Amino acid sequence: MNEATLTLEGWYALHDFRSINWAAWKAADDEERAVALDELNAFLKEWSDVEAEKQGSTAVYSIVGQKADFVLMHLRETLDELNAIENAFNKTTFAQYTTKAYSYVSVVELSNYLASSDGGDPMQNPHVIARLKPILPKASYICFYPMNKKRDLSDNWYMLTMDERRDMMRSHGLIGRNYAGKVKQIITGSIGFDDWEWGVTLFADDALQFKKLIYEMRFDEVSARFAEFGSFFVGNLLSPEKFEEMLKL
Ligand code: 76R
Repeated sequence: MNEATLTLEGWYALHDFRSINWAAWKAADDEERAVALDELNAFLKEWSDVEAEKQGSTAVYSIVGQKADFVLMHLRETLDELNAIENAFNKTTFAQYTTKAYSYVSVVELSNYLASSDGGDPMQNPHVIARLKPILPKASYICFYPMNKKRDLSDNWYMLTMDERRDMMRSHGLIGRNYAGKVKQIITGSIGFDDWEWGVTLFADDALQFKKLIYEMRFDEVSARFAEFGSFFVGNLLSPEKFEEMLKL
């Protein structure tokens, strides 16, 4: 029996992880570096203007560890816009000094496990719209990872009834709610778009809260039995000034 959960989708998401080719950056002359920085700043400005007009949102973070040096997380109305941003960025002088580390394509998703159906069209509800088309918080830290729900013989999420899944999601939501005000989560669905089923993007002003929240969830049935995780990326907010400082030799 098909008991697929109804989902609502909002803005499309591109997490674009890059590394900096420091050898090439150091070998460039001052003029070339200045051009690269100007172009980078022009893009950062353009993306913040798009955000001010509520046509999308962009978050820029440096990444700690060797998986990448920074991430550009873009939310836009269409996949076409994400593609255009990616291509425009790739054409910049600055992008020539970066290499592609990882990327993730998904769409902001809300599922109806816990939705109170008041009969109204959720797409007319401003609270729902604000969650589907969120302005990304400028929190001090970001944490991103992709994940699946298991399809093993004994632990197959997709063979459970809606009621069984709803009970588990209720418990999941209750744990999450304890972190209200400390961690902001954006769940993006990626079935059909990328290699995992969801992207989880968390924002916090205290990075330790990522560990505490994810650890607590591991003991909860839905994560303990069904969750499989990809690589974790964690990083620090990059204002345009900090970005420039990071690139200073
Ligand atoms: O949308 C809602 O807030 C309602 C409750 C809720 C749903 C439906 C919710 C709450 N989540 C939902 C769906 Mn979640 N979430 C994760 C992870 O690390 C892990 O073990 C799992 C990664 C975290 C850290 C997290 C945090 N959530 C989902 C789904 C889709 C499931 C599906 O459709 O089958 C995934 C993959 C997922 C994973 N979740 C919350 C949080 C937090 C902090 C909350 C509370 C939000 C709040 O009440 O403000």
